[in-house]
Parts: sequence; C-alpha cells; structure tokens
Amino acid sequence: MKISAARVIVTCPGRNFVTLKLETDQGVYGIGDATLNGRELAVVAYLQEHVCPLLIGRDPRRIEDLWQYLYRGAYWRRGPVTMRAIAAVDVALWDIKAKMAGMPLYDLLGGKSREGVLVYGHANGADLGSTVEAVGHYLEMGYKAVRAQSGIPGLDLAYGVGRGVLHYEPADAAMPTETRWDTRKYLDFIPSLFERLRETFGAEPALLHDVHHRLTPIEAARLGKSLEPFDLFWIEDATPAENQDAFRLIRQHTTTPLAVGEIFNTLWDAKELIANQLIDYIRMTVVGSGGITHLRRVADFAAIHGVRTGCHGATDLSPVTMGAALHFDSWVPNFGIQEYMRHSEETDAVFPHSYQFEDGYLHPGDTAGHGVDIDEELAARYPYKPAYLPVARLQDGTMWNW
Ligand code: EZ4
Ligand code: CO
Repeated sequence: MKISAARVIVTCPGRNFVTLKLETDQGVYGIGDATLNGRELAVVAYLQEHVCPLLIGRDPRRIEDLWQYLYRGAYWRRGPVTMRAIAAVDVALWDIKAKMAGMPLYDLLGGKSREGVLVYGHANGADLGSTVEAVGHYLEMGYKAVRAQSGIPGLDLAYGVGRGVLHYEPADAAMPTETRWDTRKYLDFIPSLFERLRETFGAEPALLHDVHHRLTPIEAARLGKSLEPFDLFWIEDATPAENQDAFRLIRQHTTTPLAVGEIFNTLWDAKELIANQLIDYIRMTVVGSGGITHLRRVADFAAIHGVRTGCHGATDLSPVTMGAALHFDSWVPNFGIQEYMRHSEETDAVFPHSYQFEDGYLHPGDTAGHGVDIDEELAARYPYKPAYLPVARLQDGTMWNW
C-alpha cells in the first residue's frame, strides 16, 4: 500500500482553514487539519514544499515511523508550524488506517471509555447583564458547562467578546485589531460576574473562564483566590506559560483548578507543569501538537500525574480537528472536558461530519475513520482571505499579551 497523492486545500467559508488530503493506491483517502490561525500560509508552504514530496510512495500504514521521520528527520524540532504540518499528516494517516479497518477511530485507539464527550460552550456579552443572559441561553440549549467572557467596564474591546454576534471570531480583520488592556479593571470586575452567575443559575452548571495569558503570577493567584467561592471548573491560561515554574506561585495561593496548553506544541512545553502537578487540565489538542500519535503520549504522561485533558476546540480548529479530537476524547481514560465553539453553517457544509451535539455532550458518530470529510468543490468557492488575530496594548501603549 502506498500514498499516491498529497494535496493541500485552503478554503475560507467564513474563516480560513488548511486541510491536507492523502490519497492511496487502494482508493482510500484520509484528511487532516493544518490550520494555524493568522499564519495559515506558513503551514501551507511547509507542507507543500517540504512534506508532501516526502510522502509519495510511502506506506501509509506506518504511522509511527512516518511521525518520527517528519519529527526527527527535519532536524529542526517543535514549533507551531512544524507540529501542525506533522499533525495534518498524522490525522490523515489515522483516518486511512481506521477506514481500512472498517472502524471508527475510537475503536482503533482502544475503544470508548464513556458514552458521550462533555463539552463547554462559549457565552459572551458586552457587559455583565448580557453575559449572564448568554450563559442562560447556553444552558437552555442543553450545555452542562459554559465558559463566560464579558466586556470589562472601562475597556472597549475584551478578549472573547463578539461585536454584537453570538459566535465570537477573533481573527476579524485584514490587519491586526488593536485592543487595550487594564489588569486592575479586569481583576476588580471578574469576581462580580461569577458571583452573579452563581446567584442566577445555582451550583449545578460547570463555569469556566479564559484569562488568555494576561496576568502575572501574583495577579493570577489573586484572581484564583477571589473566584474560589464560585467553584469554577477552571481558569485557563492565567499567565503565559513559557515559564512553567511560574505556576508554582499560583498553585501555592489558590485551589481554583488551572488549565493551560492551547498554544503548546509538544510534551516538552508541559513537562514541568504536569510532572509537578502544577495544573489540573492540559489543553493541547490534535492539530496543535503533532496529531493523535503525540497527543496520546501527552495524555498518558498526564494520566500518571493526575492531570486530565481539556482539548482546545475554538473555531480556528477545523471540523477535521473536532472530529479527530472527539474520537480521542471518547477513548482517553483521563478525559476532563472538550471545548466546543460551533462552526458556521458554511463551514459545516464544506466539512460534512458525523459528530453530533446532544444534551451537553458531543458524540463522534460511528463512521469508519474520524468521520469528517471535505467537499472540495464547495471549498473551492471560498478563496483564502488574509485575517490576523488582534493584538493587545496596555493603556499607555505598551505591547501586552493578547
Ligand atoms: O483565542 O483559538 O480557549 N480558546 C481560546 C481561543 C483562541 C483562538 C486563537 O486562534 O483561547 O479562542
Ligand atoms: Co483559550
């Protein structure tokens, strides 16, 4: 069995997606996601110029060997571009293998560990009142877990808050939108939001919050402490995590659970965090961190340290990643939760998929493979459109973390 073609498909049904399609001499094909939000064409070039030529003629059944070949063989290791390219190949190969076996991918991984995948939705509003309303809306839709992001009094553009649309889409402009940040305003406001959410909805729903790398360790410690009475499921990306050691300080001050890792690419980004139990949830997912092959290694390492998974699942991760992640989530023994930001109807039409939402849970479906396809004709109707993520500055203009 041989790989006969490797093609990269770029499409923009409302936002940009990069997809790799691997074809074989036996007619079976597989697809993988390679989207890197705001830097998409770097991965396209990496795949087209440097990876696709290496794949032709190779045996697609040798997933592990091909993974090692692309990881070790480049000499240059890690990073968001390389690891997304490897992930796209890896996920396409697992798709092929599961199709050949006539099994849904979760069966090939070891079978289902649970009946459904608990997901959290994204509620947001321009102010406290409309955020509370938005959380109510998600609970009415059946969600058991909701992330709440709100506009901050005195700041005009906040992370996670749409401009009048329910579905927040951060990569929103041909040049990066400039936002302003003020830590004190944020820290003063957020506890009142979660206090109101608990008053309104009671103890039952799981509530989450994304700090999006904005705080210093001692500020994050204060936030975690001030949110303790409201029993959050987690606070996410409390500080930038290049400095894994910084989480020791946060941990010493608060029992609010911590989640990190949507921008990590390999286990090495999270090794100290996991080994020292400085976090509770690891947010890496298939597209960002080398595919199923590497992610399950991360999950096994996390399992022996009591850390659970919480895969990133924003809309810049294509339905292909969502499908693959749901098979992974169905199998992984130390599953925590899965982020689920709904794609637009246009995106769903370009990527027909078998996964389904029901009563707060996602189900991967039983189609052989990962259950997600691409309609290439439809995809071709949506050409690539440059779009950047925003940037953030402090009130005096100093560059900050978006
Ligand atoms: O900002 O994926 O938890 N989710 C997030 C996302 C990220 C985007 C960046 O492309 O933080 O919304
Ligand atoms: Co996040």
